[in-house]
Amino acid sequence: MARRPAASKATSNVSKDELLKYYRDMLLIRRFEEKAGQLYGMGLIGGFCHLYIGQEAVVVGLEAAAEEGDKRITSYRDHGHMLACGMDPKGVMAELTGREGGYSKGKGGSMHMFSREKHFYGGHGIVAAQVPLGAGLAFADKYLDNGRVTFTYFGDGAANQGQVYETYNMAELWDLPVIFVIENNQYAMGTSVKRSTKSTSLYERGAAFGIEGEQVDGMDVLAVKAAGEKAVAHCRAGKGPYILEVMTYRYRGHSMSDPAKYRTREEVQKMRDERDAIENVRELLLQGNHASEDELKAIDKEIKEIVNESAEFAKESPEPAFEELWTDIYAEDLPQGSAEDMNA
Ligand SMILES: Cc1ncc(C[n+]2csc(CCOP(=O)(O)OP(=O)(O)O)c2C)c(N)n1
Ligand SMILES: [Mg+2]
Repeated sequence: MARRPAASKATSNVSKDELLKYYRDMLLIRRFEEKAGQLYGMGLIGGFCHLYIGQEAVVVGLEAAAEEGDKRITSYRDHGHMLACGMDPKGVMAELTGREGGYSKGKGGSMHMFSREKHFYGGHGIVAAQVPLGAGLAFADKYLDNGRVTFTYFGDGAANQGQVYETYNMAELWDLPVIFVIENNQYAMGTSVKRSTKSTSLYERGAAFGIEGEQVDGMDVLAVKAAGEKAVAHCRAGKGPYILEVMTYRYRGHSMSDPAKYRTREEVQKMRDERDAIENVRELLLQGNHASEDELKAIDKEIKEIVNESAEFAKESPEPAFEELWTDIYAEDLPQGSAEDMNA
C-alpha cells in the first residue's frame, strides 16, 4: 500500500496527549457515522442523512483552535461538528432517529439540531444559508465586544452562491470576527469543483473583498489546527474575517441516496489508502512510540461502546408525543439586548 509518510509539517511541538485526543475525537465521528449509516439501512433513520466520513480532521483540527464561548454554524453535513464541539452522542443519535431524547426533541432530524450550551447554531439545509447567519453571529460578538470568534462552515458547492459574496463584503467592511471555513471535498452532490467553476482556488475569491485566507491540507489534523490558530488570532486581534479553504474528501455518497456515478471506486479507495486522516494520526502515535497497538485497540473499544450506547439510547427513547406538533414554533424567551442575555 502506497501510504504517504504520516509526517505532518506541524508535528514538532505536538504532545502525546494532544495526538491521542485528536485520534479519539476523529474516531468517535467515524464510528458514529458508520452506526448512523447502519441505522439508516435498518429504516430507523428516515429522510435526509449526510455522512461526514473522510472529513473528520477538519472539525477536529479547528475545534482544537477554538476556545470556550466561540461559535460554530454549518450545513446539513453536521453530525461531526456537533460531536467535535462536545455535544452528547446520545442526543445527536436520538435526533437522527426522530426520538424525544434528541436535541430537537425528535422534530428536527439530521439537518436541524442546535445547542445553546455548546454554541452550535445548526444544521442548515439550504445551501449557503448559514453563511450570512454566521456573519450575523459574529456581528453580535463584535457589538458586545466579547472577543469571541464564529466558525462558519460551508462547502465548495455553496461557495458558488451569491449570498456568500454579499456576506464577504459586509464581514470585511465591518471587520467581523468570523472564520469562513470552506470544506472543499471536491464535490457538490455529483458535480466536481472543476465542472462548476474555472476559479477553483476558492479562498482566493476573498481577495476581491480584501479578506485574507489560505488553503490547508484537510487530511492533516495538525495542519488544520495550525491554520485554525492563525485564523483565530487574526479575528481576535480585530483584523476582521479570514478564509480557510480546507482540502478534504468525503468517502461516502452525498447523502444516503447517491448513485455514485460521478467518480470511480478507485478514486475513493486511493484517498482512503493514502490520505486517511485517522490513519495518519495513528501512524504518528505508533512511530513516535506514544502509544502501543494494544492501547489504540483499547481506545477503539471505548469509542465503539460510546457509539453503541448512543444507538441503544436512540432506540429506547420514545417518539415525540402528538401534542409536540404545536410546541417550539415561536421563541418565547427572546433576549432583550442586554450583554448578559446575549452572552448566555
Ligand atoms: C439553495 C439550495 N440549492 C440546492 C440545494 C440542493 N443541494 C443540497 S446539498 C447540495 C450540494 C452542496 O455541495 P457542497 O456545498 O459542496 O457541500 P457538501 O455536500 O459537499 O458538503 C445541493 C445542490 C439546496 N439544499 N439548497
Ligand atoms: Mg462539497
